[in-house]
Amino acid sequence: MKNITVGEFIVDTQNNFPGSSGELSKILSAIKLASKIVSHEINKAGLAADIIGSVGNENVQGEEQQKLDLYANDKFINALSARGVICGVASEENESYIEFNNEVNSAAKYVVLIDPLDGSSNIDVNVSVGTIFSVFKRKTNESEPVNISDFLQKGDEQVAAGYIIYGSSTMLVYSTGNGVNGFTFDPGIGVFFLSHPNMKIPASGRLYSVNEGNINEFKDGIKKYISYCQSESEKDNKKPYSSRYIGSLVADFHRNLIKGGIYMYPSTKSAPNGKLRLLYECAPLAFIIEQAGGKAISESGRIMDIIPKELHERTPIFIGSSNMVDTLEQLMNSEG
Ligand code: P6P
Repeated sequence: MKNITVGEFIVDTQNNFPGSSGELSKILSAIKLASKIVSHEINKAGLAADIIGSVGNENVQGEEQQKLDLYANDKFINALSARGVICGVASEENESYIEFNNEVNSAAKYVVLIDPLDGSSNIDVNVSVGTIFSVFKRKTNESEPVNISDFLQKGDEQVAAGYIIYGSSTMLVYSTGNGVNGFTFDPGIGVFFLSHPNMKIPASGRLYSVNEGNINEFKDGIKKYISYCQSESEKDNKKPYSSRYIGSLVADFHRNLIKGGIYMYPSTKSAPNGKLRLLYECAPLAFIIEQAGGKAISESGRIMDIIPKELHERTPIFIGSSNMVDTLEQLMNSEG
């Protein structure tokens, strides 16, 4: 296979987008650029003590902000605004959305939502982390100022979504609604190459990812599914599944996408809506998984059907191989 760069791929597939005048390609290129910068910084985190650790304050989520959280947030927002193709951005690190109201950006037709560095508390212990992004067409017309309705759109409305995983290698995985493609970064020449064309998640898998420390707080159907994973199951040649939970969503998701598996973050008493955020974590990954043949549900239906009410709202999520999600859903529904 000819070594296709992500830039060539974006140009080659731009024609899949009727009416696109290249703005979406510029958004993807901005994300590509920022991911290279963040990847470089993360990969030297162990050497540059001034960029690991927390900054001593909390983000809107009440979570301790890591220095690299803010660094990544800054790089992605600057790269996106510089291209003049988005009129606003919402980030896990910012309480409200940011409107780009200069002459060029204010007339742009897309908005981006982003979790600039998910799992960042893992950086100090050298565990893979990730960036997750979602792209919508604005609801307001180009002569109007951006408003919250441009961001509170259900997952089905996304025009593109993806993630970057900063792991043993840095990969960019995204979809614009025509399948999922993965690109691996070659730091020697600073280019992402197409390494995983047309990614599809196996319909079944043998890996389940959940924080079992919370199991006593899970709904009964979820407890039943976890014991199904741990027991000898007739349908799975009598071997229990394997538990794999890294504590870094993008890393768990990416492994399950390739090998087959299910990631679960259920509701608990202390987190009645779960922990993960709908708009810039669950919905973009749900877009990816459905494009790859998998499924993503909450405790009350399909993730991509949820109409958001707040920018930082959370949702329980069960995402991965379609047969595994179906089995879980049956057990959840049998609880009534
Ligand atoms: P817990 C990281 O903080 C994160 O948002 C995800 O990346 C990860 O899967 C999850 O939270 C881990 O949460 O409660 O199991 O530590």
